[in-house]
Amino acid sequence: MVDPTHTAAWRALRAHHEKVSDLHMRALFSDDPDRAVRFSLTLNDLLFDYSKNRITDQTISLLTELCEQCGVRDWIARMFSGEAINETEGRAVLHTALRNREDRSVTVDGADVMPGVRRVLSQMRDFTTSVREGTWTGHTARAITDVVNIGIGGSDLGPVMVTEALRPYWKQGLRAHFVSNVDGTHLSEVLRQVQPETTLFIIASKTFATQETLVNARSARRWLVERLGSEDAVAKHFVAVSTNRDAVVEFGIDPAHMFEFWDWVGGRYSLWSAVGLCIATVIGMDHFEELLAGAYEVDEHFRTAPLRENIPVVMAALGVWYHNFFGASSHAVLPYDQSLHRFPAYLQQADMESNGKSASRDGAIISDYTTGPVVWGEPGTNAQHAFFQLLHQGTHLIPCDFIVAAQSYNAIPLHQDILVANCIAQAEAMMRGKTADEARAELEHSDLSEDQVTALVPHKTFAGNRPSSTLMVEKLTPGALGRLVALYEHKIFVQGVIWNIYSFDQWGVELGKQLAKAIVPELRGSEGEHDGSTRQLIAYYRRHKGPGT
Ligand code: G6Q
Repeated sequence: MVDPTHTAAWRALRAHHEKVSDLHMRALFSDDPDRAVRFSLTLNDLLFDYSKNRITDQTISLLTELCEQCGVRDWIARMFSGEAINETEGRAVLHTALRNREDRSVTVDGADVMPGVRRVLSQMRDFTTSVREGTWTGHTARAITDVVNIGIGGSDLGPVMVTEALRPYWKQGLRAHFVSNVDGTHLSEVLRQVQPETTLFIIASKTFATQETLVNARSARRWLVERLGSEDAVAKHFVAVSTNRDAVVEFGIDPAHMFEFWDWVGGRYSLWSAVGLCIATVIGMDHFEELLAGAYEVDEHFRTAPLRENIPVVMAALGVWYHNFFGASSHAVLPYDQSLHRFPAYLQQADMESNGKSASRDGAIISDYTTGPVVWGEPGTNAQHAFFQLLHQGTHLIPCDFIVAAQSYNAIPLHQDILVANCIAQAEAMMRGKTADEARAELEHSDLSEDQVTALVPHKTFAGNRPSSTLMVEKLTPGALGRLVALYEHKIFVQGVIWNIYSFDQWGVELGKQLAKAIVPELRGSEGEHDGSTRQLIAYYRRHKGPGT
């Protein structure tokens, strides 16, 4: 267990920060024509340009040292080897095994997990092929046209993000829908769009004990049985993805229609498992396997590349540099790609549920440094017309990731050029800013008086020196998406290692769940012990609740 602040590298980074924090990237670029090349890495078609960051060669050397001194190499090896590095849950962390495309065995407690992984992949292939070809039919012998994934958190966000991102690969006539929120509106809105005879529900729940998912699943089942007039319909319209066979059977789903995964797959890292069944159904198993292959490429890169050339390690190190040395408390992710509109939401869970921790690996409360930043974002160019003002001229330093593909699946003349130009321009503007002299020179061409110009200059000045990295791919293929997602997964892991926290548990979501279980009966009439505010809110709801709840 290494407290990062006790390492020599951390101390050296503090001293280094004092020296370089005032350097302006404009000057760094004009002094060094090779900067962009030296601070870029490539992997397949991906270009990771991190040159618009407030770094010098020495910064990267010291950050790499920090990774070494925090044991990043060792932790990477331990994760891939199947060691139980998710210590508070006593589990291995092996989403990488799900996309292991070679014959290498991966052992957990002495047993190779790969035969099980391949068996489920082949079960997924058989099933998705039969749905896509119309040989799997519903209760009334009609082919499936709509797949509804019912799950929440990790059993929803990854699948919905990938399914949306890969819309161009959807089979025509087959649509995917997602129900996650226990708010009855979510299920009702989806059910309004589908027909019971041609709808397949996938109940995705690792534990098969999640309140929201089970409540949605039971309501969906009632809806189906009422409309098709028979309990027998459930067998042809419900399948499950879970680690909990008994609970699946108890729900009434034939275990032959259950897709297994394992406790060494964390919920938010599970889209690569059978939790991706809805993705595979609409895009086809070949494309799903391309997604896995893209992630596998990154796994191999992450496992073998030297730390300084290791993209997830560099991404993580830059995050630590801004978060812990510049005090940046948030990180913006800005996909210039409408199909990635759920990517920031997916990443919020992946990152904040992993690294939003304040207990160190040895159980001490972390007080001398901060962990996980707030992750947020929206697709560009929309975001430019919303919150970019704050990114350019606000008082917070917010490092940004720009993500963009060179080619669009919907190439309408001019659109892609404008989209990409905006993406590149925003990163440039953040880096270079606009000096007061430049602002004044522009205003001097206007009809404004000298006093008016002077008054406006501070408002038209951009300090610049605002850091960003750009991830560019040729086209958002399944492989490119797999690479992108895996890069962020490993970045999160490396940051957790540096911050000396356990990234793969999520105890922080438990307390609210426990309390909600106690409050449900109280909303329906029983009494409980609470503080004055909680009592008042319960009383208000009981006075005003609507019929049928
Ligand atoms: C993710 C979390 C959490 C989980 C959901 C759903 O890492 O564990 O978001 O995915 O709570 O859990 P189930 O899949 O068990 O329903």
